[in-house]
Amino acid sequence: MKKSQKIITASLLIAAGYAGVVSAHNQTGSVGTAASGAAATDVYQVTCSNDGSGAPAQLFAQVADLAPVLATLVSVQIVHPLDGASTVLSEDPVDGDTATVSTTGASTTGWSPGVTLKGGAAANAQIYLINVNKQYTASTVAAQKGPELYNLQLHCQTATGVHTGTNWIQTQNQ
Ligand SMILES: [Ca+2]
Repeated sequence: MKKSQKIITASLLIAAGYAGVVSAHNQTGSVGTAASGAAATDVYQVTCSNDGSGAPAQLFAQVADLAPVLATLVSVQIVHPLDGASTVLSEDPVDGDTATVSTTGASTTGWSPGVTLKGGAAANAQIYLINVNKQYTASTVAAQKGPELYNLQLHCQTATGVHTGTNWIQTQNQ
């Protein structure tokens, strides 16, 4: 009896998470394949704009490594092509745990640490690249095979951290 209650609770949490996904600018995807033991990278090109909330000045991102649980982990990094600046590689240390979505800022449970890159307010500075990486681990190549599912959260923000216009396309799918 206790076990079935836990399952119901988990289902409700997942449903709540997906409800938040729509409003919070999330992109789900898969990086790596059944045959790829080597590291793989998905790339998204993000364009920030003023949607009425304010002029964009920076991009925030974090990633959750979703089930199935593999030996590999997933990380995210923001790059600003105009000046070559980039954030640290932010890795989700736990594969497959529940990733709770926050609608007010950085999510903490189940996600990699949030990273923010300031591209500035210039009109030509509003394009960023986000790399989502399937990370090498110390385990065997055989154990590293398989697609890693992930949830990428991204927000263009004003200089004071207010969410503003955020559009993105995938430019590399590995
Ligand atoms: Ca996680």
